Amino acid sequence: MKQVILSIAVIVTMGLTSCKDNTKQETEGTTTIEASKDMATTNISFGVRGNCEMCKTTIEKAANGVAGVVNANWDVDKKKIDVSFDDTKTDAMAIHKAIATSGYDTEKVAGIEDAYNNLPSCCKYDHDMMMNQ
Ligand SMILES: [Cu+2]
Repeated sequence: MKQVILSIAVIVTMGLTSCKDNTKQETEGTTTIEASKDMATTNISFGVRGNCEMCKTTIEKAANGVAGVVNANWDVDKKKIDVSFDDTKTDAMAIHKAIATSGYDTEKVAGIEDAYNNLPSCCKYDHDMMMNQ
């Protein structure tokens, strides 16, 4: 009789414990996902030369082509790009280089000349243009 009571007690205890564990895991899981989202996304903005909406498309496509970039928005008036990226997957310099490879000058990396020469004539921006205004 004692054994039966003991068994029931053990089963009940196990049941309660497993319920508790499940709740705890769910809470921890949610917290971890939110924390990693906040910590991994870095927002930067820097100057990029360009003329028009076509430049905007090319520049943003170049930035978005970098693995880890979440969002890129180039401002045609300010000659400036805002980029959000996962800093566990890429870094700011990789984004500068990708944009330069597409033919556009950034604050840190000059645009590749061959790519610049292949740009439509309306997009051949002035290399002395003020950026990040
Ligand atoms: Cu253009």
